[in-house]
Amino acid sequence: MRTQVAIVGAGPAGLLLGALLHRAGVDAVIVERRSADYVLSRIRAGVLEQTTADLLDEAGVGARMHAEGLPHGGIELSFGGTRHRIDIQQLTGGKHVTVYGQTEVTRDLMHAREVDGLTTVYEAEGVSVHDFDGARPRVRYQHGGVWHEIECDFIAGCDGFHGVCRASVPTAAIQLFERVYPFAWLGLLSETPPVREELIYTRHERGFALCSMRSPTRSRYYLQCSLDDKVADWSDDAFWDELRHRLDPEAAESLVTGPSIEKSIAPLRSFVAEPMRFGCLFLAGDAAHIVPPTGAKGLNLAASDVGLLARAFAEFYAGSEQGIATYSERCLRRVWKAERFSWWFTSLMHQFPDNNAFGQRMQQAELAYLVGSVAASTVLAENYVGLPLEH
Ligand code: RFL
Ligand code: PHB
Repeated sequence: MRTQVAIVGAGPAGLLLGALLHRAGVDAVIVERRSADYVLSRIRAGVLEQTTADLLDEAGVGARMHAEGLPHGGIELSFGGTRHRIDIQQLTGGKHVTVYGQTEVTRDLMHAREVDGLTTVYEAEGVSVHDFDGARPRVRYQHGGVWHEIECDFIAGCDGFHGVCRASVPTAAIQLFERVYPFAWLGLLSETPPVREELIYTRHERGFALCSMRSPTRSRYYLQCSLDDKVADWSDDAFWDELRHRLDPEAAESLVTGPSIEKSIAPLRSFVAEPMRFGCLFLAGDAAHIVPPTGAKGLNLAASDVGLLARAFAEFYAGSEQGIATYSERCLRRVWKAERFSWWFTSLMHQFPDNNAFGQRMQQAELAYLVGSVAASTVLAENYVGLPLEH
């Protein structure tokens, strides 16, 4: 098989890249290790920046997001038993985020691919990438017991943190930056109305908690938990009791509980690989960088990477190499700013095992400053809605 761009991974990065390339008249094939149902069963992000929503529109898949997504112009910070609203819309000159699940974004992109008759190979085994430092890069995989090879001009490594693309780069050619946090998030999805109309980020002595949602009837909650915890250790009742403990009294009182639809534990990590281009291989999304989910930036960074990458490939076929030559540095400038924000917000809101009484007071003082100062609130607001895209 021959194509212009071989995309490894059908997560949001790979699927959105495929859709943007299709719109730009560039040929692409996606190779994914898992089944489509498995990809859709992973419950992850919920908050889209305006730049991500714009890219979904550009890709022609924004209709359901506009119809069903929830525009949010603020978030609440809860600490010391009280909630404080950050008016994001007012602080950013009218910007907002959209609450619309990653699962739905993925579903819309998969549907569009099917309608457009584009090739996605699911359940590809033994995927490997070859000769990306030369002029004839190839992707090999096994499907239905038969080995296949895709010849292409470029390989897009959209295969997530544990993917094969970044791992195929010689260690001398890549620099890795990493911080692993000493805790995890336990997430629970339930068919219950959200506790409040907006998201609540809570700092509590027993640990961080987040109240989010997928729709007016479906809620997503997270609790900071131990890295050693297993999902089986947490009954639904134990989860709801702990969440009530960490919320302010009014929110705790109005919390509607119900059986969980999904529960999962995710460790928290900050990670960046530099550069993001190796000859004809380009990394995008979680394959190149990870942020802790506190800032809601992971999916949005994946989208802005592939927005730049799609344009760079389209420019290449129109005769300019400028876009692909500067892809890595343009992405990394934005990535590091999102890394900084996500690290800062995580450090402010979580309990760290080595945080002594002084550290506790620092967190409390910073939160008091944050909600009391327009300057400090604006810093939070403009990062939360997303920094502007460089062109
Ligand atoms: P993905 O989604 O991991 O997709 C990679 C795909 O590649 C496939 N793959 C392979 N395919 C072929 N061959 C191989 N060898 C392969 N190895 C892997 C995988 O099966 C998979 O389908 O990466 P992508 O596309 O870069 O997307 C990144 C986002 O998924 C991620 O950044 C976000 O989910 C992070 N995130 C959030 N981001 C936000 O912007 N806003 C949020 O509110 C938000 N909340 C979250 C989050 C992540 C969370 N977890 C579970 C870590 C909340 C949580 C709890
Ligand atoms: C989510 O709804 O899954 C979600 C929302 C905000 C975050 C992280 C996750 O910061």
